[in-house]
Amino acid sequence: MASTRNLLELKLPDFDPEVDGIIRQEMLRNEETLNLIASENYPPKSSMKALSSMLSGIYSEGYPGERYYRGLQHIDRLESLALERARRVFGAEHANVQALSGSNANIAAYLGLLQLGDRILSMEIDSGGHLSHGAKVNVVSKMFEVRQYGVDPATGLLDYDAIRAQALEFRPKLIVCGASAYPRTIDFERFARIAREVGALLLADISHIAGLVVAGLHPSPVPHCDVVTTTTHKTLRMTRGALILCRREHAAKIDRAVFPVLQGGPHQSNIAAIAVGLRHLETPEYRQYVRDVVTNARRLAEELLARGLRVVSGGTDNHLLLVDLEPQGIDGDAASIRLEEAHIVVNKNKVPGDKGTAKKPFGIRLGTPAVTTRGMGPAQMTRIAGWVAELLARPADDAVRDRVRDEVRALCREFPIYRPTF
Ligand code: DSN
Repeated sequence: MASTRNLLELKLPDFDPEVDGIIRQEMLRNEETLNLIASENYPPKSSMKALSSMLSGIYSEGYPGERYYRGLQHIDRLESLALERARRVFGAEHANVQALSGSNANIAAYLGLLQLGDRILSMEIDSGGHLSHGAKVNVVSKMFEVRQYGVDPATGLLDYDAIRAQALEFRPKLIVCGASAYPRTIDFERFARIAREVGALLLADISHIAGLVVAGLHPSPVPHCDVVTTTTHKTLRMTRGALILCRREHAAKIDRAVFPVLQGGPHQSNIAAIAVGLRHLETPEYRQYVRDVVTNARRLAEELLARGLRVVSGGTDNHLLLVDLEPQGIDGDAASIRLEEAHIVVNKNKVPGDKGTAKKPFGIRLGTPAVTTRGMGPAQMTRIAGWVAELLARPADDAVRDRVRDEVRALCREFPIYRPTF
């Protein structure tokens, strides 16, 4: 048995082959799978290196220059660098990089801007909103009085006049815009006008579209909103974490809400990885990547439509699309299981007007961030659409499933995620 000192030095495969083996299997699964989960991506090795550094063991309650523990001069430089990059990339007056996830970021923002019991108007989860926007099952709905808006079931689009009418009637203190499953451009400027009219604050959660905002492919909410939150690992293609951006006037309240109100010590290894990820966002290669994500999503939507599938709102402006499977007579749960058998991974999702349940909805959500990271382009999107349409048209045909699975695996081998030295 190794001495206590030597335990520190052992590499993962030597010390814990079980966990190491699971990680390797998961990497292999990804290499052999078309990942169309709209919220997932493959982070750069440089970010992952920072994430796995010894910073994982550091405590740093507080903010740069005002910590509760000593020995944090380098950590202060690191967090300041991340903050400076976040402000620059998004053109924001203030940033906070300590929230551990998108949900924490949203809850911290609510706690910073509101009193418990205040009114929030936000998008319902069935129309594409997020749990932390105040879904019934989420703690936010217990902390605040939440009313929700949806999309027009006929068009799948946000109806700004209807939202305005709801806001005038409900008089919320905060309006939340932004979504987890909305394929079209969000008019943040219009939301800001509604918020101004009813005297509400405005928060945009851009977790899904943040990469498009950075690349100038979606209008930025930053000039229009009091607070903007985002996760870092979706179209931003960083490791997991979150950013809160806000106007200077809200800075002190937001920072205090993150620490000490909601969280204790931040995860400085995450912050290091976020700093590295933010540097990626400023490269021309990343901007080109986001353009490719959008081009791919459009091609995927067009090709699915051409094969007779019902794509919600008739297409997409961003990185994701929703398919309503009601005409196929197959629910999203069964569809996602069948697709996975052929190594195509999607998530089941409610679609506008869906008569199903969260566990058995009638839609699926597809996104292109991960396959685009592999280097796939429009020609591959056409092939993927063909496979998806074929599997959904003949869900009981095992021969189709087996052939598609072999073709998918062959395509994946042509587009490896990471070079094998990893
Ligand atoms: N789970 C994320 C998504 O898939 O959009 C949101 O938290």
